[in-house]
Amino acid sequence: QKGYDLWLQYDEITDTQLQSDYLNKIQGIKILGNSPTLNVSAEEMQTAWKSFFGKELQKKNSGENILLLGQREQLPQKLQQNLKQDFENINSEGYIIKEVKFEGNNTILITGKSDIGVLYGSFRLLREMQLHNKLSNLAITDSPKIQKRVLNHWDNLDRTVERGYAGFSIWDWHLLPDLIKPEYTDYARANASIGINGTVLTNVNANSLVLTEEYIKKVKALAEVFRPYGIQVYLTARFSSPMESGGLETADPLNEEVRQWWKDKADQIYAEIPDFGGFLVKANSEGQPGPNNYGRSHVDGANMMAEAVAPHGGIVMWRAFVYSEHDPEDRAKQAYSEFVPFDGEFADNVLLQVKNGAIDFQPREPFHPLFGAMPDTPLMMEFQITQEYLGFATHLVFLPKLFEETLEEDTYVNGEKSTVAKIIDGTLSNKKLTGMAGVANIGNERNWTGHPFGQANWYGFGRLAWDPYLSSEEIAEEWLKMTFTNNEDFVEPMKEMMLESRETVVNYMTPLGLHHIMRTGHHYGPGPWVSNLSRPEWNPVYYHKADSAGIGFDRTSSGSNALEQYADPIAEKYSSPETTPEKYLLWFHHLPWDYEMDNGKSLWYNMASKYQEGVEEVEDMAENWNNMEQYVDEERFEKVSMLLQIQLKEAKWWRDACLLYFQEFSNMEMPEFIPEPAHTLEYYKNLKTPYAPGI
Ligand code: BDP
Repeated sequence: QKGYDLWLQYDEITDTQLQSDYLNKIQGIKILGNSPTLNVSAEEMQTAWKSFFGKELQKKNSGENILLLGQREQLPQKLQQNLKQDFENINSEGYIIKEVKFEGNNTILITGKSDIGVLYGSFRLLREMQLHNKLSNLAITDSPKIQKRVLNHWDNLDRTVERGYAGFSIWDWHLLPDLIKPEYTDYARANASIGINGTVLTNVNANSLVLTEEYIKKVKALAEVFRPYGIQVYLTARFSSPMESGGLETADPLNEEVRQWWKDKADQIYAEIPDFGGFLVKANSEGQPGPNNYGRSHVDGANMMAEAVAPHGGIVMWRAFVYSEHDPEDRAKQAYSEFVPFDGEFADNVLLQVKNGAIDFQPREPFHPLFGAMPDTPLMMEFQITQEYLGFATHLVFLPKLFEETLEEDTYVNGEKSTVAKIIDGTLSNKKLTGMAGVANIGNERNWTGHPFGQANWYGFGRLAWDPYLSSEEIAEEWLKMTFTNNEDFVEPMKEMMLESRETVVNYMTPLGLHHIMRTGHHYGPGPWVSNLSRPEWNPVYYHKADSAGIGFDRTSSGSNALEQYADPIAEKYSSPETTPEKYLLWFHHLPWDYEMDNGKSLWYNMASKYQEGVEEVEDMAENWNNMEQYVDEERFEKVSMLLQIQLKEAKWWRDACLLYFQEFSNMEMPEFIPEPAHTLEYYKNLKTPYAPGI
């Protein structure tokens, strides 16, 4: 089914040459060993074969040109010996795909140090075939560069999904553990195919109910479906659970009874789910309880939970997305101030989970200053796949471009080329524990993600968690071919469209370093005028600081000095607007409306032209898509067409509302290329979106 099958469409191979090449090269399959993971590897081969060629892949015991699946221990000694070098090059989840002699016959071997390696290798071979690559002289070795590659579901037990735009939660909590939906298996397949090896089932704004006996049984049922696919389950742990579900009077992390409660809880979970991954914790943030409630620190809290799961091999992912009393004048500085003093104090099985930027998943943010600032603490990247601030599941935005930009940024903490990617994969300071989390965009919509192109963001997240050095271009190309068609006349223009789509959304929402000017609560649509929220740092006016003198957040030494949280080369370069990259200009500087930019035009003029560019780019996207009708099935074609029209309407809404509002401060004329706005500023201010999802 188109859409539901994601990037695992396995479209029929119609090119007769290619088909006969493949069928000659692989004439049968043999599995060495026996395990649920090997079974699903073999099943996947069959599913693909039926779809590629309309027939089964015969099981064979011996002969020329068979596909051999088995991990190292199952291979004959001699073969193990021959592959010694290859095995040295992979880690425990890596794989080797190679043409070898087996019992004297030419054979394609997929092997690894574990069955999971074999499964990943199987998906890799199938990807090669989906991409129509030749299978000659095969010699591929690959391993994930990051250990914990996890989705974070912000799913509630009542099946609503915080910031979810693709329907309700796929977890049918009230019917678990008795009803096991086929979607659970397909979810696991899709994740395994891109190397995701963990899933946090529940919202960071946590409900302690999930830690009760009844719910642990439900979680266990999911863990059993996922296990053959190498996916561990994790849960969010509400800090006050010992009180809410344990009946204790406190949740103080230094209280002995509380500590014992967590240990007992961990024991209880691991008795049911021996490979349970551990806990994800949001503490002392946005109303969530935490150690600060008891005068204790984040280290006290994290280490208490870490101690409970450590005997079972579990980990704690402790989130750095906190609010603090430090630095009320600049929200961007708070997490750094709160956590840097604790560097080196967290237990070995704690990962500090840090969002890519210091504010909150904006269309563009400079990298979070915590990256590089805590050399003795393993930091885990948190990206948001769901498009909370980027037009929900309505706008086409290819996020790997955003992820790539962050991963490639140079922190300069150990001299040049100290990129964020090297901090995340542990190579910069030799970290043992590494991880990347993505806030899922998955729901119970038939196509999983709402927007058909939203699937590319799930796919791309997985690919980058496996290898943070991959290019977004390569990812886009793979995804397009696997999801739609290999036809170059489709792939090339669509790849270009995807790669530009991120800059487009930045242009029509928050150009030149503007940020957090979305509407209140749901964050859909423009709301730069909002100023009445209870916390000042939730208000757009706090972030753009527009006044008659200019616009932008002064984060240099004359302002909040957030720049001091970055290494010197960055702090120096960004301290002057002339040397600050244009894309971050208003992130770091408050500048006069008539500030002259590189092109000799004023800031106001440039801002207007970015908004206009954004709108025109969406027009182009819609037009390009319209030329693709012949390559795409009707359902997906129509859906994307309609969504692009909404995106166009909303890009105009963004442009008109923001420019009309900012013009009140700039007092400058609207450049001639901006069409007459459809409505007045009052109209935009009064627009209501009462039932936007995911609030
Ligand atoms: C913000 C979301 C909020 C989340 C919070 C978080 O608006 O729904 O709970 O982040 O990450 O982006 O904890």
